[in-house]
Order: sequence, then C-alpha cells, then structure tokens
Amino acid sequence: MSSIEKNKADFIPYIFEPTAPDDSIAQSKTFYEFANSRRTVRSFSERAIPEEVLNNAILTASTAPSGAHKQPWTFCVVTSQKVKKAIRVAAEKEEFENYTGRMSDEWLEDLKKFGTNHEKPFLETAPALIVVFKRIYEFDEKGGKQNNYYVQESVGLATGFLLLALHNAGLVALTHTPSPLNFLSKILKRPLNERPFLLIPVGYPLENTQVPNLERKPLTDILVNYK
Ligand code: IYR
Repeated sequence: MSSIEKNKADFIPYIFEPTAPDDSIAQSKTFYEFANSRRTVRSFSERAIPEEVLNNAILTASTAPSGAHKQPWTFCVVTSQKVKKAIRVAAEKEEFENYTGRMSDEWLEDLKKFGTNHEKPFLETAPALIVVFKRIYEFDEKGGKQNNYYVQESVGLATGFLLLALHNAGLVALTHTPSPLNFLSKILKRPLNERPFLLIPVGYPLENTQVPNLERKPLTDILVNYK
C-alpha cells in the first residue's frame, strides 16, 4: 500500500454548512466589530474567574492549526497568590534592567503612550496568569526527542485564538512580554522541551479602567489586492 492510500484511510467527511453571501457579510462584520472591541487592559479587579471559563478558552486556543498537528503548546494557569508573587518579583527584576538600560531610547519613546514602567502589579492582582509555553520537541518513551514543526507560528496562532476566546467570555487580558522569560520555566518547574512564549494576566477590569487612546490601521494601510 502506498503512503498516500494509507493517509486516505484516516480521512473523515468534513461537515460543511453553507452560508449565504448576505449572511456571510453580516457575520463577518459582526465578528470584526466584536474583535475590534477587544483592548489590552493593564489594571485588574480581584474578582475570580470560573475555572471552566479558562478551561474552555484554552480548549479554543488548542483548536488552532499547528505544524503536523503537533499542538506544540502548554498553557499553565496560575491562580496561586504565592506563585503569582514569585512571578511578579522575577519579572520586575528583568523589567527594571530593561527600562534602565537594555531598551533603546527609540523603544522607550515608542512605549510612552502606554504609560508602562518596570512595575507590574497586575501580576499579583489579576486573578489568573496564563503562561503559554511552546514545546520545542517531544520526549518519546525512550527519552529520545521527536520534532515539532513551525512551533513559533503554531503557538502564535493558538495565543491569538486564546485572546479572542477570553474576550468572548467577557474577560480582559494583557499580552505581557517580560524579557528574558526564562524565569518562568524555573518558577513553574517546566520540563526542558518547553520554553516560555507569553505571559497573559487575565481577569476583569478595575472599575473605570482607562486604555490608551489608540487607533487601528484602516484597511487601505493593511490590504493589498491583486485582482
Ligand atoms: N516588556 C516590557 C516593555 C514593553 C514592550 C512592548 I514591544 C510593549 O508593547 C509593551 C511593553 C513591559 O511589559 O513593560
């Protein structure tokens, strides 16, 4: 049997529900408006998140396409106050170095409109921190390594799905990138095949929270048609 025939044997019918063009237009607009209402939020109330909501959002993230369907991601959900504190202390240490030397003047200038600095209280106040790890490879039963593919792309896609799923569940989030991120592997005792990718505080906004007055690029700046 050729390998092509062997693959075919594992195929199942795809259930396709056709959408009329008018419905398609309406749905695409509604979904865009929903996505466009998402904002990154940096101040969280202490209100707890139902565990099932986070679990469903993570299941949604894990529906993202991935290289060879390896799903090369692990999502760590930290709600322990003690662990959140340890993460804050380590992140602020790195961020202090970033803001006082490692970041260029141009970078610091670009960040002015966000009002950020090395202090990261949200790492303790947000009810949950989702730490996204990329799985560079897998261990097989004999302790050998099995490859994953397009790991960066796959985990980026999954994280995008996650952010929209959290938004859809009425939560707010912050895509936080303390750098370098390796302290997260240590604190969370992750295995060697996993590397930290992003740290996402999640929760509900503090009352009267404000966000930077930003605009998104218009379609004419982001789309090039070849008709
Ligand atoms: N990691 C730092 C700096 C920072 C960098 C970028 I690019 C941002 O969009 C926002 C912040 C911090 O989290 O403060």
